Formats: sequence, C-alpha cells, structure tokens
Amino acid sequence: MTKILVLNGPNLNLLGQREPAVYGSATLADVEALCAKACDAAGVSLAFKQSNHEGELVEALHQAGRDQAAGELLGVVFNAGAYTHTSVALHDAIKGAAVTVIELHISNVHAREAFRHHSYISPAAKAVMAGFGVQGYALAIAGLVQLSK
Ligand code: CA2
Repeated sequence: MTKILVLNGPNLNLLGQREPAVYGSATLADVEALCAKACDAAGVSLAFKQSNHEGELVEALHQAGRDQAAGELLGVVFNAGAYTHTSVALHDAIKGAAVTVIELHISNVHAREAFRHHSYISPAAKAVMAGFGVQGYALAIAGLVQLSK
C-alpha cells in the first residue's frame, strides 16, 4: 500500500491549546486521527510527523523524496508553520528531494498579517491550500491521491 506523509512544523504541537479563534480547538492528535480516516478512505497508509526543528523537517523531506522515488510514497502534505515564511532551506529541500508537496495552512494566511503573505514553500509545491481549518488536511490528502491518478 502506498503511503502519504503528513508533516507539521514548529508549534503545531500546541494546536488546541491556544488561539482557538485562528486554529480551532482540535489537537494535533485529533488532526492525526482525521488524517488516518482520510487515508483509510483513499486506500493509502499514513505517516504523521511533527517537528519544531528546521533540520529535522529537511531530513524528513529528503527521506520522503527517497521513498517517493522507490514508489512507496505518493507525496507529502506539509504544514511548515512559521518556517513557511522564512525558510530557504525547506524550499531547497523540496526541490532537491524532488518530492511532491501539497502546502497546507489551517488558517487563511492571506487574510492575516503581511509577513504571512509570502511563502518560500509555494514555488516548490505542487499545490497550495489555506483556510479550511483542520479539515484542510483531509482535503489535501484526497487532492494528493487525485493528483497521483
Ligand atoms: O495556518 C497555518 O496552518 C500556519 O501554518 C500556522 C503557523 C503560522 O505561523 C503560519 O503563518 C500559518 C503557526 C502554527 C502554530 O500553531 C499554534 C497553534 C496553537 C497555539 C499557538 C500556535
């Protein structure tokens, strides 16, 4: 069975604990459960990771590129958190690993502060989703499966 990696960046481990008006009340464990359900429905398996460290996210993208090249992975649903707006390293990792990435944001970053309007991930991503709340993860999984058909 092919796999999808859902990869989450810094501070997303705090989901459900603060800022419910922006990010909702679901925890990261709730997000993992909804991703598992979406993957089950699509007939793919789920790998789910979160890291607060840029280098660990780079390593995860490199491994995802190797897994995709081996035919074991469809791609990555990636919420890079605040590194979205700062990280040339993550941009380069996606390009360098030649991995299919769906960029995902829980909130509509374009309706928020100006510093959230620029993404280093978008030019390297296959598709971009923002503003659907945590249900966006399920939509992105379904979209990634569609793209791979
Ligand atoms: O909307 C998104 O998914 C973001 O990627 C979330 C990032 C933010 O920096 C991006 O601009 C948009 C922040 C994730 C931190 O999440 C928290 C959740 C609860 C409490 C504090 C932070």
